[in-house]
Amino acid sequence: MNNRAKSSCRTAGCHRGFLAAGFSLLEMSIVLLVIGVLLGGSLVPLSVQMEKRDRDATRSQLLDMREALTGYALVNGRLPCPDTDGDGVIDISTTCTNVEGGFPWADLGLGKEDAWGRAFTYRVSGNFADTTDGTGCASSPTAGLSFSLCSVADINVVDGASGSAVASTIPAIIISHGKNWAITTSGDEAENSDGDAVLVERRFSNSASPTFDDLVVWVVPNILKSKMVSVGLVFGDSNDDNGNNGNNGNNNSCENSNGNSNNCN
Ligand SMILES: [Ca+2]
Ligand SMILES: [Ca+2]
Ligand SMILES: [Ca+2]
Repeated sequence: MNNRAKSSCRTAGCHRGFLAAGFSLLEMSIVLLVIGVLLGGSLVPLSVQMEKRDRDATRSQLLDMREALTGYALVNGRLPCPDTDGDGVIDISTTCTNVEGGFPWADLGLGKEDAWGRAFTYRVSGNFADTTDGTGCASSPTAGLSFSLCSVADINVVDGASGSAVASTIPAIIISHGKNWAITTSGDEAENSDGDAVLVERRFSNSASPTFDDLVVWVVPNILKSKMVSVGLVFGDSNDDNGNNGNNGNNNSCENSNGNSNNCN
């Protein structure tokens, strides 16, 4: 269109002709409505994607934290007690100040807060975290090791407040209470914040009753014990045929060259 044609289309009649030839006002309204619906629809998946991103990040944190628990046990011969005063430092005398509290993020070097900026809940079986050797086992324990092969933990995981067992006799468990934190209207979520040794892990649900968005990982007892044994940290809960106290005569980090015990706590 040349300049003369453009200037001639600045009249009202020309615009009416343009609309008649292209889009009517009704058609334009429909187009705008469709665009609005499409934009509105795309916002919901975006929020879902953001929550998934946060959940994935928190789940990754939890797995790292579980590894850190095992590492702590390998070094110290016991699992860490919880932090009960919010400073991230383990609170213990000879037993844990409380077997449930915050994750000891300062001592373990990670796990201060989840993707929603909130503290994790951490619970440990007391006989896996105290400074008494081989708690819960009648026979001679290995010096410096809080628990032995025969030690039995006391945390149980179920798939609902009135559900079935998922995992039993768990030494330690870590919970992120998720985006919604710990809502009291959900019996399953309430089970994860009532301070007892029964905790829930089940499928995520934002809508179905009861709502549940907690993320939970736990230390598997036989994996923990297997790792302790595999690096030579042995458990003197039984005597072998040679009279050795379960370590087959090998020294561990808590025994000196004469086989006498050092205090590894
Ligand atoms: Ca503390
Ligand atoms: Ca929650
Ligand atoms: Ca509970």
